[in-house]
Amino acid sequence: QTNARWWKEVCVYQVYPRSYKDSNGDGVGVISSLDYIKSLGVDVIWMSPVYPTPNEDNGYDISDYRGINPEFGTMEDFDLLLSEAHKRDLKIVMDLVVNHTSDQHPWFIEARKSKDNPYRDYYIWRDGKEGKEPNNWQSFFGGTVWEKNDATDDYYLHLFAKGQPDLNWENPRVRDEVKDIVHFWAGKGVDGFRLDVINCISKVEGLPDAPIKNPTDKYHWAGEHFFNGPKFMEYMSQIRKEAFDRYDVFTVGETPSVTPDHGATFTHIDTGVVHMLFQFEFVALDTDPNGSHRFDSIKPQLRDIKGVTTKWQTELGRDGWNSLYLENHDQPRSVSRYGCVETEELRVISAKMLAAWYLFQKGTPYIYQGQELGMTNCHFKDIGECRDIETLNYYREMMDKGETAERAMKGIRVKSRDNARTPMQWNTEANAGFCREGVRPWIDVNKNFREINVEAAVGDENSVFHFYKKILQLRRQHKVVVYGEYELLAGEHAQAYVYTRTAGDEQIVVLANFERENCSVDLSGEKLLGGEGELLIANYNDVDEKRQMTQTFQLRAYEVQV
Ligand code: TEU
Repeated sequence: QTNARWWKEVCVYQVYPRSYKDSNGDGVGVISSLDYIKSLGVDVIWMSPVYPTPNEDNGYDISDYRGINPEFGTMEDFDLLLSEAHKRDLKIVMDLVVNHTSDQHPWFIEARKSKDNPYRDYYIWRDGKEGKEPNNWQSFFGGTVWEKNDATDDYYLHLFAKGQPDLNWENPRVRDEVKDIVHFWAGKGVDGFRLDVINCISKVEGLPDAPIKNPTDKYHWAGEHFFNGPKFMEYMSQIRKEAFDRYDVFTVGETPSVTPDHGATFTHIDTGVVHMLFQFEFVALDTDPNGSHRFDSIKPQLRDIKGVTTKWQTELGRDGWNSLYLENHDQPRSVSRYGCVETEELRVISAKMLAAWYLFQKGTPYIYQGQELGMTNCHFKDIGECRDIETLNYYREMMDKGETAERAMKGIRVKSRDNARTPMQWNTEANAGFCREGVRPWIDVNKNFREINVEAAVGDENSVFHFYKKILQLRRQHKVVVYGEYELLAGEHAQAYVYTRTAGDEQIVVLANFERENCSVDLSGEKLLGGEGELLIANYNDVDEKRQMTQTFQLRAYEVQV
């Protein structure tokens, strides 16, 4: 075993507090669900932001880093949650959003008042150019990254919404504030941090114009000028040394636009800055390269899935570490995206295949709320059902371009972040048990809640839930799942994904059919330890318990055998 660490051996469950369990203001939403979360067999709960916020981006716009959103409860409720979680041997990870604040944060309210305000340099300001924005950068959510501030007659930078002004990390006082926030929460006893878009904190000197890809666009994507910027490692090493390293906390960076090279550097066990990161190469595989927006999508090709996954599984080497995820609050539901929801039977089978396929890989796994039920995308009929700022902006832009509503909704149904944000489905009662009858949730429940919900899944031993639970038990029993080396087999196979995890004389073989059609996989010529294999888990019930490994396997629709 190389570089053993506790945070490599755990499994994380992500809660999106706005959509998990309505608390009616009494703060017991997540607390009352702890036993359920524990029963799944996870070790850590990461909560998306729970701080006070004007909710322009559902809490990713923070107006007070040391408070609790009154919609969810009070600081006393939080303390209770933390102690109740710890009693059950569950760890709590906070979302740390420090690339930007809310425009309602007291720092920004001060900063925008005048050019000599003491908080002015907490943010990034530039003069306009001939009455226009300082440069041509496009925001993540569409439109310009610049917003005019009348009091100072200049512009502030916001890579995301205009209510999310970017902090100026060049300013050492900003870095000190971040360390203080870490000390505040780690001092309370939280167990880790998920660092929101952390590789955007260091912008290229001078903020040069973005390259022009499509001349008819008004603003242009400037990723190369702010992702993985020149001072990123320096700033983060300082935060690591002076804050994180003083506690036994784990850190995961959310880092769009990174390659395995970045991954190896950022997560290096000695010289890195986070323990692991979320890469975006995998979730980008269904983006249409000829499209004009990330909502334009194609069917991801198994060849690419193999290429990207294998690259990340192998290139972080001995000293780096992966995190494994198929879903989060920004991504559509994985069973709709990579599996099949055409029949109820195939939904269950393919959700299980995806679970086994990713949970036996090398890295710390993350499960997003409802993923363990095989929750699906929501078939939004009308933009009125959507809430997400990115989705609403996209729709408006499409209308401005003269596109039809149907064309816009097509992209939204497949890719909108709202797909993952509909309420957790607990039971068959009103609002799926998320909130009491008569209360309209902030976003409607997916209509399929009568079939897909916690109560049904827990009561059915063949459910997706029990399959996840069993895999998490297997991860605990077999250290090879955590520390074994990964190798891709049958790389050229058009529809089966086959890989091994090996440590000494222990080997796990995962065979997964990514298509509805049957297929066969011949393992006789493959590099295997050989001998008789024992079935660990499968998503069909009639699979042989013992098999000679070096032979041909038959796989049915979305079948997985481990
Ligand atoms: O996401 C950043 C991010 O790069 C994306 O997943 C983004 O949501 C998507 O590409 C939209 O273009 C993080 C948070 O996870 C997300 O919810 C926030 O909206 C965003 O940062 C800003 O804080």
